[in-house]
Amino acid sequence: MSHPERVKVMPEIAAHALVNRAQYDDMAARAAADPDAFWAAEKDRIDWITSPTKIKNTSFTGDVSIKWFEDGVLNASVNCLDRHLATRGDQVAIIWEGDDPNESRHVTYRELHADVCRMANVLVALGAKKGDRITIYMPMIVEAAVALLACARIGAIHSVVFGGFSPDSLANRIQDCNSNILITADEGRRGGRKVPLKTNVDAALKSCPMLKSVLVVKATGTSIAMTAGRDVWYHEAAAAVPAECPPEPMKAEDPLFILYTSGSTGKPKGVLHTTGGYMVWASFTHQYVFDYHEGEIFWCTADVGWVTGHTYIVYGPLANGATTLMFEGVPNYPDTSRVWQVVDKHNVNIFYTAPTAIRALMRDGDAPVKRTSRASLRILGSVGEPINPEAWYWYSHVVGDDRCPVVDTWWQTETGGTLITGLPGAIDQKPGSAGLPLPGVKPLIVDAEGRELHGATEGNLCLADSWPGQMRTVYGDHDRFIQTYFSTFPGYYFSGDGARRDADGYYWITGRVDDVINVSGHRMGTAEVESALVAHPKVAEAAVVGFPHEVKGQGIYAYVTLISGEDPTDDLRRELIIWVRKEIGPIAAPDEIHWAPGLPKTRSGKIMRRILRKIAANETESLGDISTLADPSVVEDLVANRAA
Ligand code: 6R9
Repeated sequence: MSHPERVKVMPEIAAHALVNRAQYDDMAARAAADPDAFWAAEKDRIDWITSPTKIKNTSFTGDVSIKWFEDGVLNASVNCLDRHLATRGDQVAIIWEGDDPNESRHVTYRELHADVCRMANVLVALGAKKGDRITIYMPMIVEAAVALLACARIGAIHSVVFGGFSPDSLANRIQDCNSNILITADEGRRGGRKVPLKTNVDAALKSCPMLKSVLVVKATGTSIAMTAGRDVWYHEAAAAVPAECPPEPMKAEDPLFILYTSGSTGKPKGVLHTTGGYMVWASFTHQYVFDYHEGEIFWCTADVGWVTGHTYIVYGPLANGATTLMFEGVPNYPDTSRVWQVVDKHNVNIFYTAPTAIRALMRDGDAPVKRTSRASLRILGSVGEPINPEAWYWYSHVVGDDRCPVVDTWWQTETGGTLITGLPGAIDQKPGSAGLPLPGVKPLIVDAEGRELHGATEGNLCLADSWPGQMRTVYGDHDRFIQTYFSTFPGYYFSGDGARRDADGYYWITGRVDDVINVSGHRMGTAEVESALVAHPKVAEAAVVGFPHEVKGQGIYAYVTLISGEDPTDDLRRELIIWVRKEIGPIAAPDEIHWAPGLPKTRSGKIMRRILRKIAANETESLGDISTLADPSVVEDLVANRAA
């Protein structure tokens, strides 16, 4: 199907938008000319206990130091709750839609405030102090948002671990940040199935002596084991504490949260965000990117275990006094109309999801969408990976009935919130392109040597200067922060993504240029999957690459060399897939396992991933130069035995 390459801003959207094209140009010019003045004004979207006088103090060289609003004092939970009580205490803050379509909850700002205070008091009673790391391993229930905000209220640093991660992955993250308290639930629900969260916690904690207390929310009411002296039922503890808790005054640069994310090497990194800059960025981007208007219902389908859930389910919408929808379930349960039924049931105005979900829904055809009204929808958003134009048009035409702008949003766990996008009332959309930088964001494209490329070009996507929502360090390892993001191209923050910039200045993200793959919008380090595979007693060596996958964007393709004497059977193939699911979590399970008697290596022993990627993508006619390989015949063998 052929589609126009440019979709103009809709006049009816522009007329009521917070930012039109002239305003965008003006903001961008002001932010570039005088960042201090621009952000000094924008900081006032947040309530400060002590308003900052210092605005920007950042350096991308040497020790790399990023500070915003450093002499300001605030509390994030106050900004999400207390400051709304006088004006919208009885407005719904969170609409919760259960996995079961017959279950939903409406929680007002006043109720949420009381719930957060109660959980904060329970945490204090368990001994939590400012600066403690509290791990959150929760299903998508209201108490997950309450847990984040309760930590913020008392100045504890939350570290949310996605509920789909395995006990081992959970244990690694608890150990890395030396967490002393964990908040979880008995079980989660997804698509009619149960997720045994507390059982996973019990397994993880065998190797986590530092973790002293487990607060357990009763979600499904299943019977679970409780360890005396360690495990506490939340509903019992909450009944014994007041619904008022004084907020801890936090310096702008005091940490708000750690969120682990995959990199190209080693263990997942603890991305650290601090309080002031992150809150300004969450509020600023949520308001402008989605053209959020007072009273609108906002639904971001991410899990709170990912950064998208942090910024666009919890902190951004609540800072802006929005009504945010939290969905416990999955898009195709009980049937493939579910997402749109939820939109109609709760009159969702702004809907934000990932291309992988759009492609999966698209496969079921238009009928499940067309059975629903969707008349409340106004703005559609996309995040997590490049959106292919075909999916973009389906989203715009079938879901949005050609009357809702589709805004793509490029950003990362590290960036705190969106950096590149097409503001719906200001910027013509080019389907497949992430759009233009937000005001105050300075992307640039550099070549392999780190030289800035000008005009229409393609290369490595970097940022020339800081923005308030930028991560501040890798928790406990500032050197790794410098090495990972600031050493490849000195003086710049390197995103790890490749990008093309067209003649109109639009950015087209071409995907990761490092060994990170993007599976259904989830980041996965190939090294993590490899180390899980080689931990299996029958595996001698493994190399993992991404390959194009119709629905997931990228799939996981694993080349596995068995120890001698082991037979490459289908049973072993299944066993290895289950093994990786157990070691890391279901999202890391390989889609393909290719038995490889040998791997293509350079004479210095480096695996040539470029070749493995080509074979996985079935592009075997264009393998390029293989003469530098120690043993070129390995490649012929791999091509001959490519998984069907
Ligand atoms: C928010 C989030 C970050 C990586 C990023 C890039 C990819 C995210 C994208 C996109 C193209 C978009 N990515 N949004 N690529 N267009 N709109 O997803 O954070 O999980 O840290 O992933 O995802 O490759 O580098 P995170």
